[in-house]
Amino acid sequence: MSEIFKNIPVIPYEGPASANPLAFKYYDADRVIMGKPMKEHLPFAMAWWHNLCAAGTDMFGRDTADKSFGCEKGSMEHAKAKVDAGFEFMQKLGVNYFCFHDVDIVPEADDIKETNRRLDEISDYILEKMNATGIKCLWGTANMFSNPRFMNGAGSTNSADVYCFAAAQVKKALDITVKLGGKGYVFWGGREGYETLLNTDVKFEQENIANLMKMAVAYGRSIGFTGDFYIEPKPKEPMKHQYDFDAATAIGFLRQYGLDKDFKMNIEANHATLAGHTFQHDLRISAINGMLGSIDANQGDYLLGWDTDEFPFDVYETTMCMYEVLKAGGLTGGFNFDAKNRRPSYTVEDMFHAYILGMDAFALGLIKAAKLIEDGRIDAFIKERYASYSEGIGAKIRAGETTLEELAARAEAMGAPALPGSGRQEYLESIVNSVLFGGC
Ligand code: XLS
Ligand code: NI
Ligand code: NI
Repeated sequence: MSEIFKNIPVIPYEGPASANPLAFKYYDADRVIMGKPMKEHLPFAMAWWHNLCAAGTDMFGRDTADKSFGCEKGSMEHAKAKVDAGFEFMQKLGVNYFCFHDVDIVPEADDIKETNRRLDEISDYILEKMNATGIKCLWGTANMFSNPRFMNGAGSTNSADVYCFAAAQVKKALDITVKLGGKGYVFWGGREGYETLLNTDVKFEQENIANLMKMAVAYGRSIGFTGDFYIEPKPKEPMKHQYDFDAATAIGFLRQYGLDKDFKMNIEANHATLAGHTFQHDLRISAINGMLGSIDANQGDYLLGWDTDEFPFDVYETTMCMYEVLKAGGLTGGFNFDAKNRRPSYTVEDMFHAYILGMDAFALGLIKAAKLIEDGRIDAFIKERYASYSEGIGAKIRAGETTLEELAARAEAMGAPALPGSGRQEYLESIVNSVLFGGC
């Protein structure tokens, strides 16, 4: 097999002073941060779909990038060329994982039996490459939103026949994920949502989605899948109302249907911001519920109301993300670059620059988050802020040993409480800035 990205070397770490666009400035795989090398804190993954399939087509124009890799698109030869390209790409960057949808790795045939045969063939080839390189599968998923049959959703479809096709795709995608040793299996809501209540029975649809997930858990466990299932929340796009709006909604859904032991969250930065939250918020909600599983590492644009899937460059955001991840004791999953080059960035160099940008942004975020934690002032302030609960009546409230009558009597005896202590937000924000930018 010949080299595909001929002008691109293995990307070295050269440090912050380097001006080499094909070098890492901050991602130094073996550098130890808080007792662990960066590469263990940051199990990066390549998203097959954006990196090897998408070529810039949008609503207003066709492809700008050439991702044919010298083959006719839609052929199995092309599918194999994408495997070759993907593994060379990951090796050159030191990206140790990948994520895929079924139809990213093979062209979908008219008959599902033929698609499944193709999946068997390509997964043999992927497995060979995995064994040769040590690169692993982070998670797999089924694309149950592109094919016209899924116009009304997959688990939420009004057609029982289409529901069977969704089940068949989940089954096969699980087979392939298990075959490739994937750590996780993702359900992103796709078209699981609705446009209008005039034609939709929400309760009915949600019950059907839950049943599909239950069947997936039962089947997955029966074929030896020991990893986590993930829900990837998203509030809208393509549907107006997506059922998995945000982490809190998805966690409530999982608990309602008894799926919370098998599922965790795959939090995507751009989805959280579309939901009107910060990325950090959805990470925190997941973490405090024991459900922070994996991350789709990208970035939205605050001026645009859709999933722009940009490569993450905002170090403030990556710092706050890594702050949550470190506090949660790490991820069981990893950091999947569910991100695409901007349409005019169509060259091979751009593909590498994008990953270097994203990996450096997270490495820098990790370094700074560790500094924030080691600095300790934020933690100390939060502790102090709740100090009134550490003794006396506060401790009794925390222990759940009070009644409303008792507390009301106390309030009446006091007449009026002292104001709560200052939130000191600006002071805390200045600590973050001095940790991020201090020492210039
Ligand atoms: C779309 C989602 C999708 C999932 C996988 O917005 O982010 O790419 O990650 O189906
Ligand atoms: Ni997305
Ligand atoms: Ni995603």
